Amino acid sequence: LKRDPKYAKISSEHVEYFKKLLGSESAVVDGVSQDASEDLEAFNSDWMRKYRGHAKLVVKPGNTEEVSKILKYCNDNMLAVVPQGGNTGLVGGSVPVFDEIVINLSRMNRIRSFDEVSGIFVADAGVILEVADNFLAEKKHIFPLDLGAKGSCQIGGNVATNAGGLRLLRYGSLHGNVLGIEAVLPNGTIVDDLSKLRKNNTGYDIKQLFIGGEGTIGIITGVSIQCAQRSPAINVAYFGLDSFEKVQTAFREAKGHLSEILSAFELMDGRSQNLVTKASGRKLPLEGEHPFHCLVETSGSNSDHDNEKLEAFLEHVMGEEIVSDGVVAQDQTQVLDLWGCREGIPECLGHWGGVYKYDLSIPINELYALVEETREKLTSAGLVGDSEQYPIVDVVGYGHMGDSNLHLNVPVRRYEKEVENQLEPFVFEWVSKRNGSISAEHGLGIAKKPFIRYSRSPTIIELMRQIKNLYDPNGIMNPYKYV
Ligand code: FAD
Ligand code: 2HG
Ligand code: ZN
Repeated sequence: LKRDPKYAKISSEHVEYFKKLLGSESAVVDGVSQDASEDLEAFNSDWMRKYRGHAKLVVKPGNTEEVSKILKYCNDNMLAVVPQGGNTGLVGGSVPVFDEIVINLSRMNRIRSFDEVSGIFVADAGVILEVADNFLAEKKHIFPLDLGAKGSCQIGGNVATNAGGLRLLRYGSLHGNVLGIEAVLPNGTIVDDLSKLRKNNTGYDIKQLFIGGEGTIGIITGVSIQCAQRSPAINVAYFGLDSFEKVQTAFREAKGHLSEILSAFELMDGRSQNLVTKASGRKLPLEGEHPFHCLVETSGSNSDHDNEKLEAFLEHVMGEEIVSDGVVAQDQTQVLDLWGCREGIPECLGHWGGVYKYDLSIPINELYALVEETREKLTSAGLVGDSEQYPIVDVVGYGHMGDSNLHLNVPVRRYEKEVENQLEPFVFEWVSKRNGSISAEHGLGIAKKPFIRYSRSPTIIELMRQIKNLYDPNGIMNPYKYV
């Protein structure tokens, strides 16, 4: 990949413009007129430390007007940009590839309004997900998305990636929950579509293009979102199971027994849980080895009631020998502890050096077969083992069972071409053959861009290109990525 010479190189004159526009010292990190490489590092490298850009300038607008002026100036001067939220994305989309200017949204962190009757929440794009959810908790509501990166990711970043997360099964996709968007196009136009309407069938639904648009057609500056009433009762159980067949049965039974109170059904294989223990020292909730684990959460209105249902469900699945062992959390600390076994996986897997990550939609009956086949393939190639000489630590699978979304992860001691060649295009072909998706919830970024054709037809890809060219004719928005 080469830097496209059509983009201007940043000069001190450009930097002066931004400094004057944004006023405050802290709103500009300037590596053009001085050496600021250390300060720039956090903006240039991604969460996995796999992708590293070379931006010499980071600008942090404080409001939508400023975003508009920044983008217009960049568009007029052919300066490429990367919108950046919490920088927790997992496909290399949030950091520059070369010297693109980082437009970081962290200063745009105002909650704008909340309506306690309708549950509609409106806020700046830079509000951190956990901050939004804590605010909503005080009002007895819940943000309809939750994920392990909640302490750092921003709601604008969540919408830009169309993040799925841990409770999509219950609250649905952001394509349904986001009611309106305020965004800025590269030419500076402010798109004010911050609708608070649940229903609005008056023409094309343009906001949907920004949901999952990964910063390629504009910058989201505000979001209006439908939030549900927060369930006062949360109960969590953690199971050990012998086979993936039994995991499927347990899921079916969970839907039957827990129906409207079921709020999450997560899968973790035994290997992923062992690596969590190895990396963090965390003690697992169940004794003995189990090839599979599930986490089941209920959210309802009466804790005793729900607990009874969950205990009865556990008794049923253990009685029928669907589940080999299980535990139900007895208090809030245990709820967090059980969730920790699931949410802690991505961080723990990075412990050995790096991780090859595949975020896939696969028909549920074949979901785990890919993990087994991949493990066999890499093991017979002599790449997996316990000591330093092997690049691969293990091949593990976990994910959002309720959404048929598998996270195939290959933690490695070092990134090696040989490992990559074994994995790609093998994984993508395997998924494509089953009409799955090569990126279920993390997006394309730079990591999955070359493989989009495994999930989308040439016609659809061409339509995407047309949209990109229409909104961003100069191609300044998040270049080298997506489509
Ligand atoms: P960033 O990483 O900063 O950006 C992501 C992309 O969006 C980039 O392309 C960027 O250019 C663009 N972008 C950011 N903000 C804007 C904006 N305001 N306007 C336009 N474009 C913008 N994802 C899931 O779907 N489900 C999970 O369960 C999940 N769990 C995770 C757990 C961990 C520990 C981590 C590290 C990540 C996880 N993710 C998960 C990845 C997920 O995509 C992100 O965490 C989150 O949605 C990204 O938000 P962010 O603010 O960090 O965006
Ligand atoms: C999760 O579900 C995230 O924990 C991250 O989507 C998955 O790191 C991954 O592969
Ligand atoms: Zn996930």
